[in-house]
Amino acid sequence: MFIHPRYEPLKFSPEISRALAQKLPVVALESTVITHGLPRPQNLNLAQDMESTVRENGALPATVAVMEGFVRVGINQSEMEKLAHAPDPVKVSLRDFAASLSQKTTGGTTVAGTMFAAHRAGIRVFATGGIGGVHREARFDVSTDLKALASIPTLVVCAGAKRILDLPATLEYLETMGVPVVGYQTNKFPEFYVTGRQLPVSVQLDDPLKIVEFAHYHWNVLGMNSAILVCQQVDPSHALDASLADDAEAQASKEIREKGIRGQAVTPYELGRVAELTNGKSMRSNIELLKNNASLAAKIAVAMQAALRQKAI
Ligand code: PSU
Ligand code: MN
Repeated sequence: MFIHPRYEPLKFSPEISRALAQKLPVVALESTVITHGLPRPQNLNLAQDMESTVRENGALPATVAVMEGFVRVGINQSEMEKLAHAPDPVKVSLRDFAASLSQKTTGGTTVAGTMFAAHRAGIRVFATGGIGGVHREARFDVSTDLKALASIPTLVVCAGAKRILDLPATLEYLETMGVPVVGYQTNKFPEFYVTGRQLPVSVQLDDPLKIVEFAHYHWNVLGMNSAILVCQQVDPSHALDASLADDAEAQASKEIREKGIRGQAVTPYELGRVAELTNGKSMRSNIELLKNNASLAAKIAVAMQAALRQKAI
């Protein structure tokens, strides 16, 4: 075994490296959605669309992934294709980095994994689809995403979490851990591809500048170390009917039980099966909300950099 004495696990693309040096707005993007969340070819198309959406809104996209022994922060077109077509990619959450780096496997980073990398890279803003949470049936299946939200100070833009999870328990956990749940133009916690109507967020903020100001208070003025979870609802024209989602999720959940699927395999199975059972409707809605989140994250990153440049925060 030989580890280079100056081995640094993070490897930046030239563009992201320059952007960070010049303090340009950057948005981190996760890659479990590419490796495990969507089928081919939608996964590659979506990854490219999310990157374009970030650019159209004035920021630079840094897709995070693990490849060839490095945590890549920003990947180029051919690397993106390699990731989307990887035959047996791993799902990299916090405990999986060491295995993936030392064994040089190709992996998609989860919300927790991407938060870790983004924070280490000095990127504050991150966009994803939905976060993991507390599962309903397996009492100890609590996503590492929640642990990461409790302890890694990044701003995560999402559409809440799926209804198949125990959403009240997920929100209780976030409250216990001091994680603000910000509703962007909503006072209800979004339920991924369904418009959330049940559970309250901790604060509603309606424009990116207000969110930047909030982040400044949370991290800089008060010195908090938790993440800020910014949630927006799926666009109503792409939302899934709640009963359709519930039926499909109940069926997927039954199969998960019967087949004895556990741990990291639960979420990918559930997403894939619900997509089949809804004839692709859930997947289209998933894709739309991901792009929408990339757009909001870029606007927040732009507002944050402008405030920093003006020394307003
Ligand atoms: N929830 C979704 N879509 C996803 C995921 C969660 O609606 O793609 C992915 C994210 O990458 C998230 C991970 O971080 O699954 C959570 O997996 P687990 O529950 O095994 O921690
Ligand atoms: Mn889990």
